[in-house]
Amino acid sequence: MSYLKPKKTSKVLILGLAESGKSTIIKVVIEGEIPKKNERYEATIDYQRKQKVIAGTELTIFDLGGQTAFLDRFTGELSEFIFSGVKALVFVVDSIEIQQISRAKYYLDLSLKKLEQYSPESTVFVFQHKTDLIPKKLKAEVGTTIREYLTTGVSKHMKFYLTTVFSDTIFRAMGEVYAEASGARKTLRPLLETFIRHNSASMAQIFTREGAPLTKVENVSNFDHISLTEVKEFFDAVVKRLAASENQTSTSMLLESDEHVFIIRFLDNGLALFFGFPKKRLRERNEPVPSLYNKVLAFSSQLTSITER
Ligand SMILES: Nc1nc2c(ncn2[C@@H]2O[C@H](COP(=O)(O)OP(=O)(O)OP(=O)(O)O)[C@@H](O)[C@H]2O)c(=O)[nH]1
Ligand SMILES: [Mg+2]
Repeated sequence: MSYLKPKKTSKVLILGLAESGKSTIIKVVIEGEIPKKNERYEATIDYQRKQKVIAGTELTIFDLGGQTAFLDRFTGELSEFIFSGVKALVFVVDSIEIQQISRAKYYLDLSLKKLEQYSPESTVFVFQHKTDLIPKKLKAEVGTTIREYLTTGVSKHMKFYLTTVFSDTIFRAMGEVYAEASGARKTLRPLLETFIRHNSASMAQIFTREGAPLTKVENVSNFDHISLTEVKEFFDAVVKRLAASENQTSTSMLLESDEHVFIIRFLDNGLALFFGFPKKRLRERNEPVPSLYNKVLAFSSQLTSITER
């Protein structure tokens, strides 16, 4: 029952120097905006809070303004308020502003210290962002250099991601943050695994509506012929089509290729399911498509009720 307020809550911080791309990431991944090249930069004043419900957990995402005066306040007089009860910290660093890297490191170290003090159980993610601006040949090297620099003297484990809003990398990385902060992977993955085993699906993924994957593709299923980028393209196309239709709250779509039957199901709790079934296997099992479709619908109701508990 979606009118019930979710009980579980979780706090996520997004922090980093001014203009590193924090608010843009939120616009693209949380609000579903299409990223534009040469978008004008508008500084975040103080901080902004965004709510996002993932699998029954309400995430409060703090987009913290990155100008020096703000960063000094967040890590200084406001540090207890900002850093208490944090489940995940996302530190965003601009990959090409190399002359700023030591300032970024200064605030990263300070934030880690405050986290250690107020939220020692939290998980730290570092997004090495705007990788679209690094020449292709240099990407790996620049990535490693920044990573090594930022890890120097840090004992806490940090998860690093190379990201840009112009590819699915940002959706993957935020998917990891969502999964960690909401606990969704633990609840959703076993269900998904059982379902694909019983129904011979060869592809399966749970996404947020904007396209951030909550379950790990590699371990859940075998994506031999289709990459996450392709799934994402397909997914976006479906979202566009659905946006044009009347009923956007809980809907689904079935598509067939020569080899596969694809089903996408949008749930009214903000998640979307994606499945691919090889036709060959369906024929072997004597499984007609309408029956398969009904099973997906039944599975999605099960998933909805579980994530709203
Ligand atoms: N090339 C490129 N530009 C990006 C990317 N992400 C964000 N930008 C641009 O970077 C600039 C800064 O974006 P914001 O997201 O407003 O920066 P911010 O980190 O929120 O800045 P503060 O609010 O001052 O802390 C904007 O012009 C964005 O369009 C990216 O992945 N690649
Ligand atoms: Mg901002």
